[in-house]
Amino acid sequence: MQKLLYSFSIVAILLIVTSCAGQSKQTVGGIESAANGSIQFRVETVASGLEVPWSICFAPDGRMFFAERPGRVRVYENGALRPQPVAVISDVEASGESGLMGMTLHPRFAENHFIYLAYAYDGRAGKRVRVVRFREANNTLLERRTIIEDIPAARYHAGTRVRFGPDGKLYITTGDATDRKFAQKLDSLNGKTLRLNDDGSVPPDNPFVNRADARSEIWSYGHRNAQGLDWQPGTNLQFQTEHGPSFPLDTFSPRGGGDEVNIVEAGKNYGWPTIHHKRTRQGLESPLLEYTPAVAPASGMFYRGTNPNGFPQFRGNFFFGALKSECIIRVVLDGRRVVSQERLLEDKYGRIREVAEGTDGAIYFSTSNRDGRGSPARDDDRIMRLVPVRSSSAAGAAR
Ligand SMILES: [Ca+2]
Repeated sequence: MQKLLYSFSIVAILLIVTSCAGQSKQTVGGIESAANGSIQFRVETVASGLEVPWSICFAPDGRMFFAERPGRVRVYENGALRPQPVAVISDVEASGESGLMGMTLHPRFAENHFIYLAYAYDGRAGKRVRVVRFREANNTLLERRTIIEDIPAARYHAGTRVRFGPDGKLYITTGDATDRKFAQKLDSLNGKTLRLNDDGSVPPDNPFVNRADARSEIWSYGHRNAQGLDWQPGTNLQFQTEHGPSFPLDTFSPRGGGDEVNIVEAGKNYGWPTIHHKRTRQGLESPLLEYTPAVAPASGMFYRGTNPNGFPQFRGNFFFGALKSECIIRVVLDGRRVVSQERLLEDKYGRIREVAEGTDGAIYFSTSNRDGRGSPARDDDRIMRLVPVRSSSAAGAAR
């Protein structure tokens, strides 16, 4: 009997230990590597038990804000996840692929504490997307203000990534809302990149401001559903990732795929649905990179490497999470030229959505196994990070 009680308590202790493990930093798996083994890192779990973390942003003070698709904004600070959300956005409509999606901090967040959220809501004429701005104070969100709204949405292809460019303007990617003709229509906000001032007004130097038949917010068009957006350090070129016509029954593409990485410039037409995959046509932009079969690119970021404790070897590389191919794709670029690419963590953690550079130099990413298309592990969804491992000889040399 005593023996039985003893083994019972061991099992109980083990259960407690394993259930607590997700609460703190935890190394999962061994040493991983990139660039043919020359760059080594380990993978740590930062937060677990989450629900589709769609966007991750770092404040200059080191706090990590993230948005969960059902409508929660949460914060991780001083090595711990705050149990109470910073905000619960009550009017988020979270069916299909949409919900609370994009989130970004104002470039002068340290002074004004402005945080921007993009989410789907129930409009009078169906599902819509809006972008709102809040002021953050002591981990709460105040002073809500609408930046743009009434962007038609749907269960699928609702976008929406938001981010400030090096010009201080707010860029917003919108999906075609499953009606592909919208993407080519300049009087529609769908299938576009939009460009706004930080208060939602339209900058007078937008490409279509002088055309009566076009929405003045439009920066670029002919997009299907772009969810990755960042600017290349040095050149300030805007890069986007975009989902291609992945469904096998799509009449355009029996093989699916056609996912894209684009360099996006003012006033240009990125082709959807007139061209797709690797096709070309005069006056339309073909992608820099194209993926068939589909990888489902869900994010995009350039690694800046400003923290010396990070990965100096990754400086200037473009990373994005791939939902369908369950990996992070790393692209090495020389300006507009693709030098090489590789897949990290393939088939290890399931669907990968957001990728972000931490103020600590680590590369953070989120799983998306609870989005209805994955096979969740017990502690999914998670935010994890790649932390550099320096060989002992390198460490010795550094001392
Ligand atoms: Ca395209």
